[in-house]
Amino acid sequence: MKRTKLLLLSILLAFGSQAEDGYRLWLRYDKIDDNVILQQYNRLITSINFYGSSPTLTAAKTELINGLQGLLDKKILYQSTINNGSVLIGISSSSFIKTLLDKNDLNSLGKEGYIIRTAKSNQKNITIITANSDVAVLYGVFYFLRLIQTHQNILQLSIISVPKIQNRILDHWDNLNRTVERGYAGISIWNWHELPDYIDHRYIDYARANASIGINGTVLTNVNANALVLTKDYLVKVAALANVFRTYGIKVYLTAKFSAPVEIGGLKTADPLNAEVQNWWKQKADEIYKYIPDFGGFLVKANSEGQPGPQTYGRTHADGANMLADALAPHNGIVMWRAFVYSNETPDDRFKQAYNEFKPFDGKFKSNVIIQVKNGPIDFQPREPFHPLFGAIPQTPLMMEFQITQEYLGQGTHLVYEAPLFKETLNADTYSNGVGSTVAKVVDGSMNNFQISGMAGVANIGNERNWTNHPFAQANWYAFGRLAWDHDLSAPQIADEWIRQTFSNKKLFVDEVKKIMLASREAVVNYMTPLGLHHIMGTGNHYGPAPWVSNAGRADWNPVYYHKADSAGIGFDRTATGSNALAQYKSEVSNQWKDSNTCDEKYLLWFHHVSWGHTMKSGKTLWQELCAKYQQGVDSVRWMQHQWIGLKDFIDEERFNQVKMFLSIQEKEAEWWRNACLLYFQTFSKMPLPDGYEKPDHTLDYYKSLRFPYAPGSG
Ligand code: GCW
Repeated sequence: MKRTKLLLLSILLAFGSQAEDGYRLWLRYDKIDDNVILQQYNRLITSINFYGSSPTLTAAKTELINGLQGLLDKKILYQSTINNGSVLIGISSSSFIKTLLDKNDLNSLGKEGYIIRTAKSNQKNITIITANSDVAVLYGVFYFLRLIQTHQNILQLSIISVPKIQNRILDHWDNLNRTVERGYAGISIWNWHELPDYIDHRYIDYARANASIGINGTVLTNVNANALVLTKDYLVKVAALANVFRTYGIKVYLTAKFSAPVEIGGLKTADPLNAEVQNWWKQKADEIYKYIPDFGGFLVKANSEGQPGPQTYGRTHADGANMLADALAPHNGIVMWRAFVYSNETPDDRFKQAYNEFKPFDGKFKSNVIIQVKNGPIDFQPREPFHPLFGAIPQTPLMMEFQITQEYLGQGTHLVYEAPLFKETLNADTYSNGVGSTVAKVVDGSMNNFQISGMAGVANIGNERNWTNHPFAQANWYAFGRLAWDHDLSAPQIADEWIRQTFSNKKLFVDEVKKIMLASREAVVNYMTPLGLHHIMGTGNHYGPAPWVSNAGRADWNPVYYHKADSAGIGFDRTATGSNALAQYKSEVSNQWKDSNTCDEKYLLWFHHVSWGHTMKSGKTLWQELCAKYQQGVDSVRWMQHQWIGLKDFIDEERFNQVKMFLSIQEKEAEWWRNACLLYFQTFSKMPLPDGYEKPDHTLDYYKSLRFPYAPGSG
């Protein structure tokens, strides 16, 4: 008897005390561990009153009930009478809710905004969560749950939240064979082989997670596109995913390979001015909408890095984008046309090429086209100045493309919180309409009164159990969604709420982890590419340092192209004496950067070739400063490690240990970056490492000899 009991107990423990694997992301809903706070919420929330029956409202109700039952550890009653502590959810047109709210407030919400308000009805204290559409009610429910998960006061709520940006989209660089280009979290979560019949529960949890932060679109496939996804066999699979996501307000988009009419349509050309080609795309669009009535549209990478495009046929980006726009317009679909173009044939500074390509076409795009621009002019580096296209083509809506996946930020194992990077770009002033013409205002459409607006993030999600491999990479997915909803949120604020939901509300823990996160972006800049260095990563896989590489297929794939180190100094002269890329910015901007003595040192080597002995603001020479920055980067990682180790008792062992081990990889790799880069640059500066610096533990030849043929993410 005793034995059976023991056995039962151990089975229960094995199954009941589930290891903490990070799968639940920030939607954990564990019982509140502070008894005082728990009792307060228990008094304030007694039951749910629910108006409506659509799948989306049902999902909202389920989420709220599951969330509250978990957090409050009690059964939440679903009732039709109003009590003290009732939470009312439903759309604003339901007759009862309508009577409780101001009409103007409701009008201000648009389709996606919501209200959460404390009110009185028949002397009862209630909370209302309402909106003009079902999915916005769901957004409100997630917000309400977030308030509780982060232990906020809900006594007198009066919240109105409306998204600033219309299309808030994840771009998956996922291939049909399930490899993920620049993916460091396993293989693609889209199991094309088993779709449409097998619906993995992950698809639902993916949709929940996205809806919880307001993401409303997903591009399922890689911009390096495969036309097969546009065939019927795949469209039924896409439709199955769309059916899951619809409930959560998420539209599906696909990448359109420009040569599809030839590859899968049997045509001889894909020339956008050819009537047969135009017709093929029209029919293709009609077919897609038969399967997916709310299909979002196409994302296109054209005439870039080997992708076909209109220029293949002597046509322009506008010709190409407008043809697809015409095909989608009858169905209200949009074209997101990427500005990430640079040509092999053009010997001009790669920095300048996107601007030069698109500037002449300002105002020439159809109204359902939006140009998707990377945050900076080169390619998702640890730090870039903002892309000169922002503010430069006022008659064309531009959407932001951020990279959430850490292609150039330590990939799968470095803790780098990206919100400070995102904010740095969004807050940058383009001066295109005078002071305060921030990139954020260009992107949200308010600067030039565009209806259409968007922000995309290249996803960092894979089939790893915890979705993103590094537990802290979840924060970057989270931060992207929150900023796409409201770019006025601050990086610390977003970190704060993410930490509380993901780990713990204990003040000391929250404060310490926030410090780590907020320091992490500057750390990676310092140990990889300080003072404005850029694109000196290993070629191909972009893993590790390789500033010496000079033999890649084309000039601008080589690190030496970007740093231009020689015996005189280091950096890319983009002033009037050099490529003059600075001329693409408004003078208020270029004036800040054009003089190497006054240029913000963060951007110094982006714009100037500076002598090794150049005096920096600190009084050090450039060489000494470079050494100091690399060392600072390493020191920051060591500090992050030290802080993290002190937090052991606050959280579960699994995630604690995983982060700890990743931090030691990060430390090793930061040292590797510092050593390899300084040894290499020293061959030009011919100056010694300043006293007191750690000496590299290998020779430059050793670092040069390292190879990583199977580094992940090559797609
Ligand atoms: O960042 C670079 C990547 C490529 C990517 C390309 C792009 C999808 O190294 O892997 O291709 O940019 O954004 O198109």
